[in-house]
Amino acid sequence: MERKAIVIGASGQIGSELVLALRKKIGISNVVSCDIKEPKSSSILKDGAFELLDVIDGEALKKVVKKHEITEVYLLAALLSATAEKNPMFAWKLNMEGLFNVLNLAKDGLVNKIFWPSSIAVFGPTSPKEDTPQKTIMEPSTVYGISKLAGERWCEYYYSQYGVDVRSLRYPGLISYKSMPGGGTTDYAVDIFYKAKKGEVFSCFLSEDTALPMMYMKDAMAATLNLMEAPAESLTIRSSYNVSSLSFTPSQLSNAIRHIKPDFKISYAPDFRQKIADSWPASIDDSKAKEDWGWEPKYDLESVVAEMLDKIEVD
Ligand code: AKB
Repeated sequence: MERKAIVIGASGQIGSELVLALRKKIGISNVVSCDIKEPKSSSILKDGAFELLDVIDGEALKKVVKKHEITEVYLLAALLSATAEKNPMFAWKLNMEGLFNVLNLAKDGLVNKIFWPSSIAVFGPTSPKEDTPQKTIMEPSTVYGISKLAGERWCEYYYSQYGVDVRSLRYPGLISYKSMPGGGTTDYAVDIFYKAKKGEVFSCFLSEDTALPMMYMKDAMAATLNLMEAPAESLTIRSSYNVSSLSFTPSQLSNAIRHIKPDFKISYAPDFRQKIADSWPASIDDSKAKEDWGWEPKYDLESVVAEMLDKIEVD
């Protein structure tokens, strides 16, 4: 059967890159991008079909899915950790209702596969901090983490009760030169490169020794596409897979930047996001993902820093 995908939240950090990666893989005409905001006229999203849509509107979503005869849905529309803390009720509504609308499309037989991202935010202050296992104590203390953990439970429920083929990754902080993050606690790890490239001092909103799991976007795209192509029978996790690649502190990242830009300077002014970061793991055990569908990241800290500083464009 021909694959026809829709990416919901296509203008966001992950969505904009996923549209490109999917179009490269299955063809421009087989990937519909969709967002609550019209893309800029210069946007590459304009190269293929685009639908203006609020994922909370389940009926409108159903119409679009039927119109384009969609077979797989990638749901990226969500509020991230820092923004969600400022608007908890809306974060809960968007993150949960969006997921239910998509899960129900599959339950009703309209689509046959779903990708939904979870996050390292499902873990909390009582989870093991180092090499956090796939299955462990999970008591998230952020609204975002609570919505992701609830979402994971619903994904597993829809799989076991209704046979819905939903697949998920617990993304760490993602680093890319093509798209900007928005509203996350790990965003500093992208912002820092813009300041370094401009030759400006970077003021970091996390303390120098805050270690967090991170991943280069190219690895994240490979993980997403590989998981979606893995044979269903090889998948033993239907909540969400731990995936790991890098783990570093702001101080380690700035030292790596200084290998290329020796004059780079960083200062520290931790804000409310410090508490969020302190509740999350420092590193993740992803042996299940490796075992089940052959996950293997390619980028280390040095190669990420070199490519970021080479590729990002500043004015
Ligand atoms: C965030 O910081 O909120 C996200 C995430 C780790 O899910 N990047």
